Amino acid sequence: MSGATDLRRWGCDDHVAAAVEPGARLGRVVQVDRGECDVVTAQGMVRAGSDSVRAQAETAPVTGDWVQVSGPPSAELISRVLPRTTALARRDPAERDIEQVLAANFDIVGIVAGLDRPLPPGRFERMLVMARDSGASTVILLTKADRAADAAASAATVRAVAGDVDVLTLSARRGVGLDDLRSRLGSGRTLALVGASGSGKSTLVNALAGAEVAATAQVRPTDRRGRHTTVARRLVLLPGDGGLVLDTPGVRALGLIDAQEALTRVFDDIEDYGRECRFADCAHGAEPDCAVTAATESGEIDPRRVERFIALRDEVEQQQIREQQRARTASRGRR
Ligand SMILES: Nc1nc2c(ncn2[C@@H]2O[C@H](COP(=O)(O)OP(=O)(O)OP(=O)(O)O)[C@@H](O)[C@H]2O)c(=O)[nH]1
Ligand SMILES: [Mg+2]
Ligand SMILES: [Zn+2]
Repeated sequence: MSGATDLRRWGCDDHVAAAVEPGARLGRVVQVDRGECDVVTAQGMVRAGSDSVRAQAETAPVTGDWVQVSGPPSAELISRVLPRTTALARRDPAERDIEQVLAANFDIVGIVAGLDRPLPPGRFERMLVMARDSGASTVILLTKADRAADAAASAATVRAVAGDVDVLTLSARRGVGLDDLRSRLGSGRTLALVGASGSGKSTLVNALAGAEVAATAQVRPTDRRGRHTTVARRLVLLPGDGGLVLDTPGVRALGLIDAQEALTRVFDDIEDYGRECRFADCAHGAEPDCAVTAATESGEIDPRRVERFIALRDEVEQQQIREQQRARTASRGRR
């Protein structure tokens, strides 16, 4: 345990302060492992268990959550998770159609990809939908610029699918682009990093922190894939009151869940054409007078982008149909 901590540096603002019950002790979850959490409080870092009664009634705390802790020193329990302002959620890879929240209460999502590997646009589109759905603002961070054959050309291909999201190229190794990223942070602001294993998330955390606070490991020389070095989601306070970074393990699967609206926002170029289709519910397949098909034929939109959009849209729709079916089955069971 350490001395007094200024929770404003950890992102506490009036909004958070107003949500705390009178007399309760406030903290922010820094890391979760096996039901126990490292929680930073005004009295320093504590190790808090989950209140089993609360845990059965509500959602489990995740890194970034604001929580109330109760109980005597060194036997603290998390008694309440405060409402989240933003959350990154994916479909639970183990259990289909269950939402898994990866992180909470960040201001910016940084989608990280290394310029040492191919940059398939579909992967960005999927992450852009997830980031947009989180409620935070988004930035794409192309790392390892020092390893890129042509960083500007790669950035241009990513910008083509990024819409209004900024694309930064940086090199943690050479310290390039870090100031631009720092200028988006600042006191109490949290940047959550997501991206494939080996893309350089933890290296970026270390560069921002100016110290080796996170473990990193070399990618496989054959295909430059990562080795899943980071195993827990961890919130790191940057020096000089420079805000916070939330490091996450590289994700293999990123299934979308309840992301309909975010999907239409990320693909608003296609949606714009779609308003001109003859049928209001046009699926942009074989329907007559489809403005999207017409736009791909005239070369105004990339047909592969339309294919990727339709695949994501179908994924989201299928999940919604299954959810409705489950709800119907459950209500029949009750009757
Ligand atoms: N040349 C170069 N290498 C980098 C840069 N950033 C990261 N790397 C290297 O890329 C490898 C993987 O970096 P990590 O930071 O461990 O990747 P990660 O995204 O945290 O990976 P996981 O924790 O497995 O998800 C390491 O060998 C880093 O040294 C960079 O800017 N330039
Ligand atoms: Mg890592
Ligand atoms: Zn259409």
